Amino acid sequence: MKDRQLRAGKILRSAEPLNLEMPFEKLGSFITPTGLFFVRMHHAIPKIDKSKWRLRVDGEVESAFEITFDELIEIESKKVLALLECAGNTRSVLEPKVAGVQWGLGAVGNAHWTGVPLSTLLERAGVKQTAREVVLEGADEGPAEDVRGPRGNVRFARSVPLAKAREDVLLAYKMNDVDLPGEHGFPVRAIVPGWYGVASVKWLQRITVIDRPFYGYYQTMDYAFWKRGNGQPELEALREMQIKAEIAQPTDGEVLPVNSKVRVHGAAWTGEGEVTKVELSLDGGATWNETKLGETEPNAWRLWEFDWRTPTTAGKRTLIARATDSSGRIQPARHDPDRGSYMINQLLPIDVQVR
Ligand SMILES: Nc1nc2c(c(=O)[nH]1)N[C@H]1C(S)=C(S)[C@@H](COP(=O)(O)O)O[C@H]1N2
Ligand SMILES: [Mo]
Repeated sequence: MKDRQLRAGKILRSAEPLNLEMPFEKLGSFITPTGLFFVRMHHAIPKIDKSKWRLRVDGEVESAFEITFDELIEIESKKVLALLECAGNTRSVLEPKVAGVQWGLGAVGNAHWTGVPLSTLLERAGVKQTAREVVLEGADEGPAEDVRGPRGNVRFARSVPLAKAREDVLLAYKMNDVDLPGEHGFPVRAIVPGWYGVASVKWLQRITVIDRPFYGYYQTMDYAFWKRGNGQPELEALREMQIKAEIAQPTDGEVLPVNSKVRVHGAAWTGEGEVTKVELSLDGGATWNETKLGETEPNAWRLWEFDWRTPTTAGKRTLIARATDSSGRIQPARHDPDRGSYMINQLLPIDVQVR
């Protein structure tokens, strides 16, 4: 909260590449205004001339093709709500400190996206029987951060299994009803509902259907975690978002008056299903209160609030929000080290001073 630098009302986490965070205490509506929506990129924004832009669909298909922007927007479109959370959101709470953008609470946002279902283009191309995954490739490129990465530039790319590609991946050209801004992927980006933001490839230029799993840099060396089955841990690409609740207000360290009414509020989300309960503890986790929940929509967050009468005696109070979803998932108390610096969804206590 203290010495943070703002740019256009967002917290500047880095200038090159540009990484901007929503000051989460500004949460005030179900839809995040684009002007507050976090920005995450690995390389410089590619300069794209919309009239020269082409989206190529190729690989394990009967007929590969290219489509122009004007042709794309002629296709029947769909408008969906989808929350994007960066897999590194809230990384700054991890101890010991880890490398990576030191996000606070605000690398998350809830927006409307308009575009063409990926399934429409896959149908047009005619997917072969051999197909397994669909690689989404952006136009941006740069050196890999990890020294073990490939030499030279790496283009940003991620894959989704064919079933997910057909189910609900959107090729979006509008965000909150206006043309996609440059930093959010102009002219077209993928939206992969329910998955961490990394899957929603911006500045999309190529869609390649492949007959094997994709082991690209941004889903193996980066944006992957160790999953333990019965035997050995295996590296797995980050996919579904985890259940998580965040407190927007009050903020960590805030001073509140004794014996007064304070509105505690925030948002909670999950990768699949819906948030069914958000509890709030005002005593460091000893007891829990149910909060009032706002509207619920698939793939979006749910706002919650609680009217708190602060204690009559001064002192430090620890507030914790805890979400549960329709599959009975609940947030863990601690971060699982196998997740490295990603998928940070443990309980996030904040301290306030009542005076
Ligand atoms: N081409 C491309 N797509 C990308 C990225 C990127 O660096 N390049 N960053 C990803 C990550 S890590 C996140 S969290 C989201 C952020 O989307 P936003 O900037 O619109 O909030 O975009 C994803 N898509
Ligand atoms: Mo991200």
